[in-house]
Amino acid sequence: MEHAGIFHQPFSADAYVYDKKTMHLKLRTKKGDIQKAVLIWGDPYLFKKKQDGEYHWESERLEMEKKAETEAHDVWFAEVRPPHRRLQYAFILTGTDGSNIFYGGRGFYPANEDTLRVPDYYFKFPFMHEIDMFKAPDWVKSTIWYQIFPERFANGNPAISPENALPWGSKDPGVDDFFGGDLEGIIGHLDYLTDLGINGIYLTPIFEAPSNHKYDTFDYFTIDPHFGDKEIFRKLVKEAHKRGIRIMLDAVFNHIGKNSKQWQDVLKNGEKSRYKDWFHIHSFPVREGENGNIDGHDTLSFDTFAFTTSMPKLNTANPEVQQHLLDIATYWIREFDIDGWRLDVANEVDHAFWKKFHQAVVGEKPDVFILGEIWHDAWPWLLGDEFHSVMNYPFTQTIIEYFVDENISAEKLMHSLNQQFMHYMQSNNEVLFNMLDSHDTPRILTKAGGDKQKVKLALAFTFAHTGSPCIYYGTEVGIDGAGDPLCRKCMVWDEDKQDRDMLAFMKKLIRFRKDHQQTLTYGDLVWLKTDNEKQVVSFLRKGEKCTLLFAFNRSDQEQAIPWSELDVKPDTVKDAWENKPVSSKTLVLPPMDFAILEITN
Ligand code: ARE
Repeated sequence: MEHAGIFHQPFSADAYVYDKKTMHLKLRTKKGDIQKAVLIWGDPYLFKKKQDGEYHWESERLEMEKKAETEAHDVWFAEVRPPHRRLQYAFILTGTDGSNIFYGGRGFYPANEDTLRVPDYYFKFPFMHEIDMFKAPDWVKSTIWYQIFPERFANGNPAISPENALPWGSKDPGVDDFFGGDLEGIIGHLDYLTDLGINGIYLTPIFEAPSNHKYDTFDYFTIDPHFGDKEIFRKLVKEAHKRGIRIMLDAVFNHIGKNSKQWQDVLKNGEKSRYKDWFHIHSFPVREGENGNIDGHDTLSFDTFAFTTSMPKLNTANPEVQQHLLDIATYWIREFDIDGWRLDVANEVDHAFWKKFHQAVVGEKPDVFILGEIWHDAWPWLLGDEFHSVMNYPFTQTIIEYFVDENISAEKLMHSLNQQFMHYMQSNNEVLFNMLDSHDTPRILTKAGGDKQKVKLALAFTFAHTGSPCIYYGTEVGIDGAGDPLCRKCMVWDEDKQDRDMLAFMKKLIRFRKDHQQTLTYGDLVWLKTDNEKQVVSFLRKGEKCTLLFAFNRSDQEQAIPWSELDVKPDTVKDAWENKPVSSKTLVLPPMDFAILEITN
């Protein structure tokens, strides 16, 4: 047995309070090195008198489940419900070589009675406090999001369009183009969205700003006049809520726009500006230059988003700045009843501020949703006192690598997703924001080289997993586009130009997700077959009331998988997607297609 691969970290994604009575415990071991892992656990204060007249610590043993395999590790899992919410625990491991070892808070010891009797050798989870527990709003788990870039969704009121607005969809968008999308355009298409089946809208910024993307905020308390005004926005929220659709806004708190009064005051008054400590300024007078170069130097006299000197970075450690931003965050909740905030460049703002932000917005609306834009491992922000979720770009990238770029194997797909799922708490995974593309990436149809079938496989795979799926506007009608700004084309409303087949597919997929919400949110993920040769991946989602079998064939050949290889009896399955009869011998997967079956328990 190789101790080197064995690792467990209390108070992490390895040991956490899942619900107020339940602890989840995970242990990593070197892949293939351990044949059995037994959890030994109990209340650190519970001792009982035994025949020898001595008081012995009262413990229980539970064989752990091998939950997942990654490239390097096996991950073992157990859940326990300590009656008095106190827990000490350790692991008794049996190697494939037959050896045994005790692994606890002080490391490795012989797995014998002497070791078991030493409380200090154990891991401790002293008390399960509900208030410390990660809690995301329940409604998020049954939300299917739709991301809208307001300037490009629909023009509901040409009278407020920018003077230089171009005819709708008349050209591929340039960095500085305007087409006149606005909030009334969104209101006018809420029935379309209801018919599509989505129940959450994420709006990229809508506050007053000079650009078409509005990430260069001029005033956080004003709706951009080319988008509408506060009464229109109030109506949008109200009409959306009437239809059971939640509204999430985009908070750009890492930086502000250069036209803002605060930054203009710094440019005018320099070191005498009352706002000089609202920013990260290294030298006065602040000087701007192309791409951050100042008079040929490569250093900025002030910090910005990237090297974008039109986006000076806010000093969110400054109490005045904190108060201003918290006032903004709570204002739009209190006055307009929004349901969530998506946090722009969230990973570059300090944790101290996000902790205050969390307290403020949850205090304003207990079931508000906080979504961070973080493109990488976001564990430090997902402990429960900052964000509820993040835009799950690692998930996106893995799915694109397998289904679109086809540059990883079926096994690598499984290992990569297991790595991601095991890295977070199950409570995080259930509310991750799973999208295939966004306003910052090339559109999935373009990534797929126009191959719709690849897009359908990638979408179905996304919807098959835990976490809330998000559709980037227009994906459902076949809009394509390369990277920013080409991924922000005007929405296509002319039905003759829409991909009606894709629209029907998306509606069916959304319906399927809603009809199986419990299983797809909470169901255990059990991988069945990852066949690199056949390019087939299949897995179960085992819910309390229903077990679904998903099988994806990425190859351009029909694949027939014997039921025995899937450990399934043909007379226990029915087609849950096409409602076709099921062959008695094999599961037949057409080329570049997938199957969804329900296993009748
Ligand atoms: C402009 C140009 C872009 C250029 C960008 C570089 O249009 O072609 O790439 O400048 O700075 C907004 C506008 C953009 C505009 C940008 C700057 O929407 O059109 O881009 O302002 O003027 C990283 C950050 C991530 C950030 C992206 C853009 O981590 O937070 O870069 N995304 C948010 C918003 C954007 C917004 C801003 C930030 C600024 O979602 O829409 O841009 O408020 C890898 C890295 C990521 C990196 C990602 C994309 O995956 O891991 O960290 O994201 O690439 O570059």
